[in-house]
Amino acid sequence: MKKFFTFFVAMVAMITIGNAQCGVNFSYPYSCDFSSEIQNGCWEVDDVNGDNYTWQFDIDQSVAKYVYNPGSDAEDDLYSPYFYLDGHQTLTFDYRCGNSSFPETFAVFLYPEGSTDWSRLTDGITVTSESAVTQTIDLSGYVGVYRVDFYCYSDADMASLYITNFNITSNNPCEPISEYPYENDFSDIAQMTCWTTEDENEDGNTFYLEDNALCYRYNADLEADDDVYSPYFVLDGHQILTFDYYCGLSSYPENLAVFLYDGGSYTQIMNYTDVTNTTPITQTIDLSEYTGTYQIDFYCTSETNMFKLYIDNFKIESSIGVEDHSKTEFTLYPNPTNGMVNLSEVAARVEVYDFSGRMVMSNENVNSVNLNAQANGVYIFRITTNDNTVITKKVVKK
Ligand SMILES: [Ca+2]
Ligand SMILES: [Ca+2]
Ligand SMILES: [Ca+2]
Repeated sequence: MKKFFTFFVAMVAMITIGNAQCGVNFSYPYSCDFSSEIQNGCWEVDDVNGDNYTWQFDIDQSVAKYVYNPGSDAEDDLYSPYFYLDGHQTLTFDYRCGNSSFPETFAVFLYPEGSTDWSRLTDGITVTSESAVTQTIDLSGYVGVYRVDFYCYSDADMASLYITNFNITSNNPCEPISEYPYENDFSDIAQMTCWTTEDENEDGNTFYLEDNALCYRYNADLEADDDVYSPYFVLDGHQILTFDYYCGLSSYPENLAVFLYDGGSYTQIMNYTDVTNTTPITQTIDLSEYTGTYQIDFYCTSETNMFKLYIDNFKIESSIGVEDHSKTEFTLYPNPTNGMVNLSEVAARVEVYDFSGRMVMSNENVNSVNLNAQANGVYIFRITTNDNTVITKKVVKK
């Protein structure tokens, strides 16, 4: 049942070839030298003239190649996976022919997703070199989701055309973010600028966007070993991280750890070893003990042949501490408490999180919160005041 369901979803929403999950790539640099089925898995070919001679992937030679038809001209497209281009990308690739006496001909185009409104990236290129020629194409004029098309139109009875070392790099400086709130609800691929993925086990499966969320989809043969990294954030001791997490099927538990990464070392801030909730749980993590520049790293280690792990509604807010609150000082009392906690003024919203970060209560327009039903321990109060300031306070119930 699970496989049928997956297959059905894949047919309508995503392209799934072998184990590879072909979402829109937003992580750079991207490299493909056609040396494995995993690398080739999200490329497509189109035998436009229907002569059964078309582009092939040659893993041994690490190339995509078109080999001549003695009877008719080539008319064949080789399509890359889709990429989100943010105006900072550069494409490079190598081309050569199999025999300089038999020149090949191709041109490179860029196709927007869901449209045939292509752009021409090169004039026709006549290939007479048997050693690799590197071509560089500036893609900075393009913003949106595109794929690259190598269109071969060599004359009949030539030899072979080879393409390899396809790379897309980004020169987006990705300056650390210091303006808050920062929010990403993963509803638009454009929100993924400066987010990166890391497919550590190189199985072609890693985080991509699906169902307006970040998703890791299982590999039937290999466990997950995959990261998605946020942009860098400047943390000044006042930040709060929130995100939602859930899985696709409760009978297939997923594993997720969350780290802060400063470019050199990792600090684990959360770890879930059995995510079985299929409706989102909101996690809030107080980052007030961190100052410096950090990425948030979501690291999935789900076991082989699970289903899907989702992350959504990523937000980093800056809580203005009580000492910075320009108006009346907002206080909670008594603290510690044995149950009732009074607020010094009515708050627009109060969310209470337990020590593991799970929200246990939320109330609107209140001037007190009753913790009687909660266990003794440390709670985080996330208070939105009537002037929309967010304050976090620790409250101890004894
Ligand atoms: Ca053909
Ligand atoms: Ca979303
Ligand atoms: Ca992987």
